[in-house]
Amino acid sequence: MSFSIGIVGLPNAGKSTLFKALTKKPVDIGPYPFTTIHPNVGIVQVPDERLEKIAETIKPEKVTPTIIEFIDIAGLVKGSHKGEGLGNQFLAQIRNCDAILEVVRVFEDPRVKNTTGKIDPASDIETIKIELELKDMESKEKENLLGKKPVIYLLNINGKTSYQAPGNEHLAINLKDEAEMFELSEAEKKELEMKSQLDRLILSCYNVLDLITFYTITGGKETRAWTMKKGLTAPDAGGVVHTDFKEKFIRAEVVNWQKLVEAGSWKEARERGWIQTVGRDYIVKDGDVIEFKI
Ligand SMILES: Nc1nc2c(ncn2[C@@H]2O[C@H](COP(=O)(O)OP(=O)(O)O)[C@@H](O)[C@H]2O)c(=O)[nH]1
Ligand SMILES: [Mg+2]
Repeated sequence: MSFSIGIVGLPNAGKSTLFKALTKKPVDIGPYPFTTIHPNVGIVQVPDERLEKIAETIKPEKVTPTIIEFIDIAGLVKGSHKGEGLGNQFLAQIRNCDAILEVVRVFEDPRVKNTTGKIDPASDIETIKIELELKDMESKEKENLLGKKPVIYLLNINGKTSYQAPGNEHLAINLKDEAEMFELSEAEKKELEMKSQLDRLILSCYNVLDLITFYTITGGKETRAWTMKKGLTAPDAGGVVHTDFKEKFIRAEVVNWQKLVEAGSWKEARERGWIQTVGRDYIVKDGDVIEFKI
């Protein structure tokens, strides 16, 4: 199971450029041999320093990060809620996403057509907001409303901007640079003083979903990060790892990741009394390292 982010925005805002840049990042994750699972659905690994530290301690054969899915949702324009363009179909795709990443055009470039006639981020944001709200008004189900989904604003800039996007989560990134950085070596990027912002963006998306990360080490074989919603129990976490584990859960052993790193090994953590045995009602905390007993 993974969480998904729908990339929306007006035409020529830079959505597909972003999608391509994100999915060019290499992934090497067992169950996901390809970054692009459909032409417009891609998988990205979540950067995680804690996972790296745990892996340095445990020295497993394999390290597996957790992932997040991005969907390049094309075709949102004024009137989409009425089915204008391909909009209606795409609004249905947004409904299945856990959060919305809205790309807003701030960059000026006479070669790239601007369908609204002028660069006006505030007005573009309003247009998308209205489309989502109008679509919600038609909807009979009042859960899963589009307008209630968390939104991250990505201002696609090619210079500085004084524009402040609404909400808490917003970033200003030059997507053209991001796309070009993949062609450059580390040395060239350093020389040009270019640094990718994509990791920051992925983390913002992850944070806005109100998730926690827990870890498994499977006796030293594979150190792996997993994702679930905050406030769930140890058997729920078991279910994330393996469908069977939820039913068959008996108990689990848990230690905070930092304690494990400090102890230097699972055995030493146990000797220091830092490993806790928990039952079915234990609420999993962000950063827990868990060994399931089934
Ligand atoms: N100058 C400039 N062009 C960009 C930037 N981002 C995207 N583009 C160009 O704008 C055009 C439309 O981008 P695209 O990602 O396909 O937009 P979409 O319609 O939102 O998917 C392409 O030709 C991109 O190369 C940017 O930051 N600066
Ligand atoms: Mg596109």
